Amino acid sequence: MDATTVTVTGAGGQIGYALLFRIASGAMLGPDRPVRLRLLEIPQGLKAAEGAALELQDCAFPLLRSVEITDDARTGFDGANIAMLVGARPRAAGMERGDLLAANAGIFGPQGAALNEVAAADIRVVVVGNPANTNALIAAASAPDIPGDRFAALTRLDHDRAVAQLADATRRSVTDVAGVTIWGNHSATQFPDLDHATVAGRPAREVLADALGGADAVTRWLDDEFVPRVAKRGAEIIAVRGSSSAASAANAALSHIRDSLLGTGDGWTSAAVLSRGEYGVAEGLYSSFPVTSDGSGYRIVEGLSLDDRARARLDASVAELTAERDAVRALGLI
Ligand code: NAX
Repeated sequence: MDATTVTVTGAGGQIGYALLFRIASGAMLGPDRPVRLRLLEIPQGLKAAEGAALELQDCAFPLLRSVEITDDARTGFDGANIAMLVGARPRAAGMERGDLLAANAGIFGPQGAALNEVAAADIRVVVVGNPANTNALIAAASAPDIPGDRFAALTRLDHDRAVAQLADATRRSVTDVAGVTIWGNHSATQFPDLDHATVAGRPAREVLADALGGADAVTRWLDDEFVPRVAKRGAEIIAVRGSSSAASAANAALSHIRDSLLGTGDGWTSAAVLSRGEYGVAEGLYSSFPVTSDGSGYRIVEGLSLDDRARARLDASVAELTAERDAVRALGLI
């Protein structure tokens, strides 16, 4: 089988460190597909990437064909089949949102342009670095020859968090849970939605009512515990661990690519993909939706009903995405 070239940006960071070894082991592309890794860093991050490359060598992974390290985007993305854009500029003390968007546009704009020039024809891109949805929008806008639906931003971590919280609350296994959706932005405004979810084939609200003591208790749990817990889980991890989610984020990025390439099977997952107006989300935004893949890339699951509560929450998150898009437009970044 031909080797797949996977480029990881920010490869010297903590998510990169949790991600590279699992890609090289075959956990992302399957046990038969050889992989060539490209680690793209800024000059300050090269040493850490080199260290990871030494350890990759020491693992003697049978599927790993090569590891190349660079701080040049064109070299890093040359012939890439998959790009995982993890490296981003974090919010520094005193930074306004416009400054953060502009700093990241300075990364994701040039990376999108480099992808446009040198990536393989079948390139697929997942943006992990925050603000992920708008960074995906900027990268895609800078890559006019790559179809917009090849870009996505990661909301799989939010999705997996929601699945795990539902399994925990109903004392069932995560494998019993289906039909969970993350809508909107990968931020505190996201809407983790259980209205279409099932647990062991029964509507999640029914199973929750049994576990929590009635329908009112379910509504309280959803609004006061579940939604905020999933949306703010990143802050909870920082408070407990002392640094931000890394292994779980890497796992989610890997699952995002794996399911896009190998298929989602019977159920659906969540990813922030290009809106063509589905569910009233403004066309052109990268917003999280329920998605399936048959191996050819993510497609939005259509036709789900949204009640007033769901509509209001989705609209609030989309309003934030629209404001981010308008801000980068006003700055002339897209
Ligand atoms: P780290 O600070 O550990 O690593 C980031 C790495 O990116 C550093 O090595 C840095 O040198 C490199 N980098 C910076 N600018 C770069 C550029 N222009 N090209 C290539 N590399 C560059 O951060 P880490 O914990 O790994 O997180 C990375 C990003 O993921 C952050 O933006 C973070 O906010 C975001 N996250 C996104 C999540 C999601 O679900 N979408 C969840 C986890 C995480 O918070």
